Amino acid sequence: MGHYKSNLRDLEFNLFEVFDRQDLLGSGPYADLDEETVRSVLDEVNRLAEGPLAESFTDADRNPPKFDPATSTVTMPESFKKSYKTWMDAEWWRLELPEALGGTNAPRSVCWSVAEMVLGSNPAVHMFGCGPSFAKLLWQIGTDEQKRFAELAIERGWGATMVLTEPDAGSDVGAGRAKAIQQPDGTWHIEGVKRFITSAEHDMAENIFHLVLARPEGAGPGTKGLSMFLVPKYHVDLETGELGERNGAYVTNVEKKMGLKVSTTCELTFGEKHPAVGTLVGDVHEGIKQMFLVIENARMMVGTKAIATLSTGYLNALEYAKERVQGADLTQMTDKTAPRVTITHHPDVRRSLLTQKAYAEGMRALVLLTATYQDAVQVAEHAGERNEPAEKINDLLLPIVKGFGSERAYALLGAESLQTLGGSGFLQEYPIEQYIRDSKIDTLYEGTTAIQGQDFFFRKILRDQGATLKVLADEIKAFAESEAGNGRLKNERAALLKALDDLQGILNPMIGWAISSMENPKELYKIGLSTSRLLLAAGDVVIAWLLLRQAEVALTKLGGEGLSDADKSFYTGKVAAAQFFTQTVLPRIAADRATTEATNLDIMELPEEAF
Ligand code: ST9
Ligand code: FAD
Repeated sequence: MGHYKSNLRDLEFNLFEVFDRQDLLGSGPYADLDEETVRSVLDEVNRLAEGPLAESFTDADRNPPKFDPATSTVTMPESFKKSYKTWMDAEWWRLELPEALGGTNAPRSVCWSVAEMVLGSNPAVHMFGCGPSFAKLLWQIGTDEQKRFAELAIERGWGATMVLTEPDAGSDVGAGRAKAIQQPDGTWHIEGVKRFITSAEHDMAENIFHLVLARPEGAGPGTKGLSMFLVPKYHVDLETGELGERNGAYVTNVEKKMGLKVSTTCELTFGEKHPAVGTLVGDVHEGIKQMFLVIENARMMVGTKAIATLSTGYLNALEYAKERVQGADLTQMTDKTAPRVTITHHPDVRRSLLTQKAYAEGMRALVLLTATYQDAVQVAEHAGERNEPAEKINDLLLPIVKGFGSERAYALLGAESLQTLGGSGFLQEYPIEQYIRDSKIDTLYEGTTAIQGQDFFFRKILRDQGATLKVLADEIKAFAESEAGNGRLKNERAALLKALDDLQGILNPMIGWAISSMENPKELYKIGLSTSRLLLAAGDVVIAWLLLRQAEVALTKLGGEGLSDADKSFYTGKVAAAQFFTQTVLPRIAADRATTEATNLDIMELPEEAF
């Protein structure tokens, strides 16, 4: 058995018992899919994820890719190449693609369920394997030639990258200095150095195409002055698909990192040896808007990766805890001859395990809830319409999936999953130390948590005048005030209602400061001191609601007939996790509210020397 422990039962529970995805199948964009087919796809991906994909996870960490500066090439570890090839050959990545590109066009909720298993098993396999998704985007927004390029990219398995970051332009993408100089033939020469570019070099595909943000000569400052260019590693004959000459974008360094070592993180230098020729994507100067189409997916991917890692971390911890015998039952602590018990008997271990379970399963539900809005967007698009409310809720939830998901997952992997194994958790014999190293990046890339918190408040709430948040909050309130679960969830629904009120209590002063900042700009500092707290509190409230929705379904099932023992345990665990979460996590939001209400500017007035 490999390191990866999936939770297929919980994925299917979300898809078919909580979010009723079967109702969408068989019609509209999903006319060719039914529940049985989806279950068999998930089953097969699960088999791959627990087996051949997971197989290289450890080896590729201990024997990371080798960079040769003389040739600007990277040699990937053989074990990883094998896992990658297995994934690409299986072609499940076609689920995401439209039929016109040889895809299945499956619901996003199904795609993200598949992605969870790959990301939990071997995240870099999924990341290196994103070429077809990038090609789909290029096909959607590109010129006719770029559409043809995209088709070839899928056919021939090319890799892809998103290229924003520079040494002086990380969170502040608009500070980017890479230049684009238009040529008489309409192409562009890109010049400059980008850093930290994921998958920019490897030896697993014949070509790699870069979607690059650069500033055309004479364009304005900031993100709005950036345009997006398609810059392939090798030029391509669009008629035959044959590769032409090497283009002038070369990897000039590969970083040595704390974790996720097999994912190459590259310095990419344009136009130093010879011109790096690119074409303007879609022939329009809308670089940042176009790049956000990629970023939105990538943020969802990062949140899903973090949550998938917490889930396997928890299940590894659980397995260990069931076997590890240590100490006597607490009620017999004074009896030195009392029998020793497995650590699952100790209250503190139970607290830890249920905390991990509630977060892992609550955040999985958060990912899939978000995906259901993406399904709704897709269904509307298929009917030639737009579902703007669903687009907006998806936008609102994305910083929670990414920012909250990655923060909570990383914190819990260290504080709870590894801790459950005691000293053994610190050893490389178990996967959790690698999970922690590999998942730290999730709070950093695709916009740090600070950036997610600001995005959540300024863009997704304030700019929207709270309208979309209100839709979500009303839904949570209606559930809390309903008879869901009858008496069995009464106290929990009351706790949810109180937490929702406390969340509003965090938000209200922030809105007040936003208004008063028009007179006194320093009030904005108070918002900046509160955005991460708001994001995390919102995440806790949303997953409490989702856990209670799950508990409601579970209670109904438990009241029915003919459940297997496994199902009984599963549903009992659902109810317990929801009750535990509302009892132990939600009360903390009242403290967050008090902290927010008491925000002052002392910290901003503190001289730097005093830090
Ligand atoms: C990175 C990659 O870190 C790491 C992993 C790579 C893995 C490989 C591949 C995985 C891909 C997986 C999926 C593939 C799918 C492909 C596609 C399939 C279909 N939402 O607020 P303003 C836009 S990469 C939407 O003034 P500033 C919007 O156009 C590096 N759009 O910002 C807006 O204009 P308007 C990641 C948004 O002050 C314009 O930006 N780096 C959003 O100029 C300007 O907005 C980062 O993520 C949004 N939420 O710039 C950078 N926000 O307002 C983090 C902005 O008119 N930094 N726009 O609509 C930030 O996000 C900054 O806040 C900033 C600030 C750069 C936006
Ligand atoms: P900085 O922006 O310098 O931030 C430093 C600290 O300051 C952070 O804590 C941050 O939250 C805080 N901070 C910065 N600005 C603000 C602000 N305005 N308000 C509050 N706090 C702020 N980029 C790509 O383009 N493509 C990739 O494929 C890619 N892959 C990556 C892979 C790895 C392994 C890594 C490490 C990075 C990758 N990146 C990639 C870059 C990544 O997106 C950036 O590292 C990230 O956006 C943060 O930028 P930075 O590292 O420059 O940190």
